[in-house]
Order: sequence, then structure tokens, then C-alpha cells
Amino acid sequence: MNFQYLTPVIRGKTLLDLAFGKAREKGVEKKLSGEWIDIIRKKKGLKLDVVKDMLVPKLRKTLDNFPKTKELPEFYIKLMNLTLDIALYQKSLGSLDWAADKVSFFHREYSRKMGRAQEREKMKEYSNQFYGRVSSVIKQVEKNLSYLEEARKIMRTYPDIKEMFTVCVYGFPNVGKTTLLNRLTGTEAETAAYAFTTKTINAGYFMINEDKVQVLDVPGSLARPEKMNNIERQADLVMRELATIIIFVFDLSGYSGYSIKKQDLLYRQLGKEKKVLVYLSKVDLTAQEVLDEFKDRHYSVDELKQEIGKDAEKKREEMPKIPVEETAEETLPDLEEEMLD
Ligand SMILES: Nc1nc2c(ncn2[C@@H]2O[C@H](COP(=O)(O)OP(=O)(O)OP(=O)(O)O)[C@@H](O)[C@H]2O)c(=O)[nH]1
Ligand SMILES: [Mg+2]
Repeated sequence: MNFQYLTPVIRGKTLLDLAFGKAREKGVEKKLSGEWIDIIRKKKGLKLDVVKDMLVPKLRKTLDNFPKTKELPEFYIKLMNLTLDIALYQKSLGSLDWAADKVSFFHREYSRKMGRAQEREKMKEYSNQFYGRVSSVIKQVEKNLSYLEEARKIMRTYPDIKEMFTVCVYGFPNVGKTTLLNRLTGTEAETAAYAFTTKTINAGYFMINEDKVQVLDVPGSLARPEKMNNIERQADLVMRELATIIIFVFDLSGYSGYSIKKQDLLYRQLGKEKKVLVYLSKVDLTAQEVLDEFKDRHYSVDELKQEIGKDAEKKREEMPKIPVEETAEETLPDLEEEMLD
């Protein structure tokens, strides 16, 4: 799923300005002939059409632009639950459908009334009533349009996650996770010398032998499962739901601002459910005796790739293969023979 291209939501006031502005233009430019009262009726009717033809497709387009929750893979629903008010999101989409229907309904109703009107005053009254009702419909959904725009800005930051062998880079804030992602995959994701630089999920890819590996770099986590913030929950979600292997980044240098003891606590919390590979960041800034004291097996960037490559290959080989005799080409000649018999 790619959320980068969600288009900005046009807000209520702009929608109304566009629709009424266009209606004014149309009323002036159209040359009509016949009885003057019929000309007025036609002009007013045309304006109603213009307003509807501007608003309804724009509302529907906005609605279609956003993914429906029932069409999304489970991971994204969980991510939306962490980053958005999913009930309000759904309600907002529903309100656009309602608004489009309402505008169409008023258009039909007032076109009919206009068609029957005989006096100029009545026609003017119907026009004004139609504009008033349409404005009120759009104003009622303004808070939903505004929410969808807010949601769009958040959803744009969602990673385009592919179904393939996936590794998650995990660890405390500011330890060098994004720097490692960039080294592994050649991405240029933002890194900075402060905590919570990464507020969403960065994705990168590398090839190892025949396999393509997806690396997801997540926001930093603190070792406090009972009171995680939304940013940490995203990291936790990726780590649990998507990753086959976790790369745990330890910063022993002290530059991240988090003690080795604290980092170790988070490391132990990962448990044994998934394979965890340890990477030491900022070794250039770390005292030799601190490095010597570190006893856990750890990997360089190249070793990480090799180790991940082995598991990716194993997983590929475990994938069920379609036996050759079951393919269409193999079964066709038999069929032909049967038909000849
Ligand atoms: N000298 C040195 N600096 C490093 C190394 N790795 C990371 N840094 C620096 O450490 C800081 C934090 O690095 P990031 O990669 O942004 O850390 P992060 O873990 O992604 O941080 P959050 O996204 O905030 O959780 C940056 O200023 C990096 O340039 C390293 O191996 N050596
Ligand atoms: Mg980062």
C-alpha cells in the first residue's frame, strides 16, 4: 500500500466558493432565447446544475481517494488505530457520501420546483433556498473534511510495506538505528543527534544473493511496556507483526543519553520468540574497555547481511512450490490425447 499520493482534501469554504463562483460565471455567459420568464428559469436551473456538478464529483473523489478500512491489510488497520481516531475517520468518509447524496437530492427537488415556477420572485426564492441548503450541508461536513486532511498528513507518513522477508531495526532513541538502515540499504532517511528523530517507519531494501530483504527502521523505544507512547507502539507493532528478524542496536558510547543497563533491559524484553541480531553503533566513539566488556555476540553491517541472507534463503526454500506436472503446459498434451481417444 502506498499512501504517499493521497491528494489534499479541499475544504468546505473552498468547495462552496468554487461551486458558487462557477454558477455565477455560467449565468452570465449563457445566451438563451425565448420568453424572458423562460430565460430566467433556464438560467436559474443551469446554475443549480453547475453547483451540483461541481460539488458532488469533488465530494465523491475525496471519498474515493481514501482507502476504506475493510480493504486494508490488518497491519495498516493496527497502525491507523495507533495514529488516528479510526472511528472518526470512518464517520468522516461516511459523511462525504451523505453530503454528496444530500446535494443531489436538493438539486432534484429544487430543479423540479424551478421548472414549475411562474414568477420571477419564486424562482429567486428557490435559488436562494437551494444555495442555503447546500451551504448548510457542506458546513455540516466541514469538521469531517478537516479531520480527513489531518488524517491524510499522518497517513502519508505510513510506510509502503511489501510482503517479503522483513527485518526490523530496534533499540532506544538516538542510538543510531536510522544510520544503520541507511548503511544497510543505501536510503537517506533523516538522522539527528536527538531522541525521537524518527516519528514513523522508514523502509529500505537490500539484495543478498537471490533474496530481496525489507528493512524497517522504527522510532526509538524506551524499556517501559506499560506506558508506551504512540510512537513507541508503532515500533512495537512492526517488531511483533512484520519482522522475522530483529536487529537490536546497542549504543555503548554514552552519546545517546541512555545507559547500557537501560538498553539491556529493552534487549532482554524482546524474549526468544524471534531471532535477534545485535549491532553495536558508534564504536568509533566507544572506549575500548567498554567494548571489551560487552559479551553478547554482535555483528558488523556485512555480517548482518550475510546472517539475514541465510534466513531469507531458508524461508524462500521452505515456500511451497507448485509441482511441475500440475502446471498448465504439462497437463495440456494429456487433455489433447484424451480428446483424440
Ligand atoms: N560517530 C558516530 N555517530 C553515529 C553513528 N551512528 C549514529 N550516529 C549519530 O548518532 C545520532 C543518532 O543517530 P540516528 O540514526 O538518528 O539514531 P536513531 O536511533 O535512528 O534515533 P531516533 O530515530 O531518534 O530513535 C546522529 O547524530 C548520528 O549521526 C556511528 O556509528 N558513529
Ligand atoms: Mg531514527
